[in-house]
Amino acid sequence: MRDSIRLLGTAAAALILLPAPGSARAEDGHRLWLRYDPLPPAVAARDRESVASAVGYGSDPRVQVAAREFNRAAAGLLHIVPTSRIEHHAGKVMLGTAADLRKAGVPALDLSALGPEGYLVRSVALPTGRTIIVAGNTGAGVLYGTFALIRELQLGHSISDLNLRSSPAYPLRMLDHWDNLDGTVERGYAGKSLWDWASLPGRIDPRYVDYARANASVGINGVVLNNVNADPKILTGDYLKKVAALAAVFRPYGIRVFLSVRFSSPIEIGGLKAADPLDPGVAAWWRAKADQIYRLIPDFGGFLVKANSEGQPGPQDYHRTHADGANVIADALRPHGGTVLWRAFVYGNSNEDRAKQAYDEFRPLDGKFRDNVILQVKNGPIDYQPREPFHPLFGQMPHTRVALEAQVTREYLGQNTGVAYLGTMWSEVLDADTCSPRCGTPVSSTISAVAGVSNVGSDRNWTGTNFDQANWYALGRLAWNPRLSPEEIADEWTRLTWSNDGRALRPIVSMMMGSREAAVNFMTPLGLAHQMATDYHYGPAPWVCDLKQPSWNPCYYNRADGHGIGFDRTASGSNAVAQYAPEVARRFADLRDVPDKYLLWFHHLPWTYRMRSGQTLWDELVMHYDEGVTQAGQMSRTWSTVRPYVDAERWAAVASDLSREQAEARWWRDASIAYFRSRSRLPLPHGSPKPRHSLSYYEALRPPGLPGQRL
Ligand code: BDP
Repeated sequence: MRDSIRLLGTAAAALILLPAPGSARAEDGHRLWLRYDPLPPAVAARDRESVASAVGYGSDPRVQVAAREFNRAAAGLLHIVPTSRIEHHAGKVMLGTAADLRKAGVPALDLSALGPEGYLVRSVALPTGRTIIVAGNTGAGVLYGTFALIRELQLGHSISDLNLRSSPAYPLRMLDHWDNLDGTVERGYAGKSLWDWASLPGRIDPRYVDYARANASVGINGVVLNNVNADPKILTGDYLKKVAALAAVFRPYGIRVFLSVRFSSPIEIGGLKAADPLDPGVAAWWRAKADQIYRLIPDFGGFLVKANSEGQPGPQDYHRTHADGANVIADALRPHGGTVLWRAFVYGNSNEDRAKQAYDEFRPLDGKFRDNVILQVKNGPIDYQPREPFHPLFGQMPHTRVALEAQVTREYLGQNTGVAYLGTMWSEVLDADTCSPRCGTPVSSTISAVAGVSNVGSDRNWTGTNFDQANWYALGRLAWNPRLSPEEIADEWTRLTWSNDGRALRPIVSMMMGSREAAVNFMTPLGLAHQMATDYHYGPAPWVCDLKQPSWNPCYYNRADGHGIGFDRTASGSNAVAQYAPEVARRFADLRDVPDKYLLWFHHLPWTYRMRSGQTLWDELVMHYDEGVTQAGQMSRTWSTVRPYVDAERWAAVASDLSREQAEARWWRDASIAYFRSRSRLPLPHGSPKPRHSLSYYEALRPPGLPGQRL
């Protein structure tokens, strides 16, 4: 919102307004990447020649929303406020579906290759003058094209001769909220849930609209509103009315609503005795429930289900398979066009290596799921660790649609402290070669949807830290186009969010690009995983070994003893490598080929093992921890160089995030080395400082008020 504006004059096409000098605006990050602050005067003057105001043709609400958004952006970026007189002048941006634009006099456009959500943004010569058109086969395409055009303006690109064409790689690009009905958010570090269930459906918080704008601007078209550990109440009539109200807000932004459901809902809210998927009464209950939902929400997306996982009920309670469970719900949704997203995150039902369990359960079910079921698979086989190899189910379910589930909220990556840009991590997975059915088949081409576990909450800046906005942004951009490089996305986001000035841009992007590797280095280098404190997953605890579920213990993963460290997943160990395609399995199993970054994920090796670098494994491990601490310090120093180019309020917030990360990096490094040294009994490499405290100090350390702790 503009605080104050000063009318300067009137142009033929528009009124030109500039912010009053000194007008203050709280820079609290609330505007995300949709800031729309004035471009430099020369750039704005240039762009005003080409675009002044948008007109949406046709009655599709998405087109109308797009026109409004464009005019809002133009007002800010180009110092323009449109008047109705714009209608017949050059500088008009015409938005609409091909059919509606045709009626408005635009020559026929061939949009056949664009699909339902793709867009074309092009400068065309019309009798009235040169005009930019934004076209799609549907209102959704027009909406995405409009955001693409706005982005071009924000980036300062020339728009005099535009020809942009793009279609999303996947039809479903989802944000999954783990929001509970009581307003808390599981693994949420950005305040409370955005959804104010108590005041819905009557009151529509304006933030719902801004949230939808942000999602639409990066192409997210599906939102799961509630936690996968679902409360059955979400399917009761009262809650469904609230859900319908949110769906109505999101609809004009091209977003469909989904719900997480508890498999035993037919018992808990339906009064049935069992939830056996093969029981006709249960099938009828799901059908009736689906019918009820679609009466309220005709474009309802479907259900996300976590079943027989971490204590959640599921079909196995009735000796049925995951396919039986998914199919009974899918059959209920099918007549309405709904989808079941069935999660593959299962473990604990056998004594097998946890990394193998999901594949073992789901691989035999390939081809047994209905075609409106999507199997939702986490990026790696354990649980959103700072680094994991890709999940072996990718590429190995040729007859099943598969979604990639990434975690945007940083449960295992520092939560709401520090900076960890995850675009690099997700690209690493998307680009990983599954060699299934043949080499040259990246994960990105084996999937049909991308879902990100949301990091959005009620905090003013939406995501807890300013830089976590980049992860929301990157998730959407990669789900639209997995071929975008993480650097390109970081560059784009930084320009939109912080500054187009190279003196800010270059250091920020380089800081982002190294930030996840820094976290890997100081938390879990060389393929270690899950070394975090019990339950709240913040801070180091490599010594923990007494939890009843074996795979909750950090010692399960590090297997550090007097001899060495790491998890043998080759044929001499759990043989998890064999779940990958043979070429991949060979590479991971062979010490000459396995990338260092996955070394201890797949191998248990002596402390004195000689690494490629010529150093011992012990020395190199310590070196990685040291490197992580150095990188964290470097990020703080980099940030201090951008101070003159960004606003003071957000600069200070990030500076404090980074100084906390620096301290946490040292804590991680010292505690981890103190523990591993108690196993290796080797001296620290030359020049590497001793941990500041003893191992027992770190073991006893329970700092209160850590981000993820339940107080
Ligand atoms: C784990 C989280 C837990 C989630 C679970 C899941 O610790 O809170 O419920 O994932 O994905 O990482 O279901």
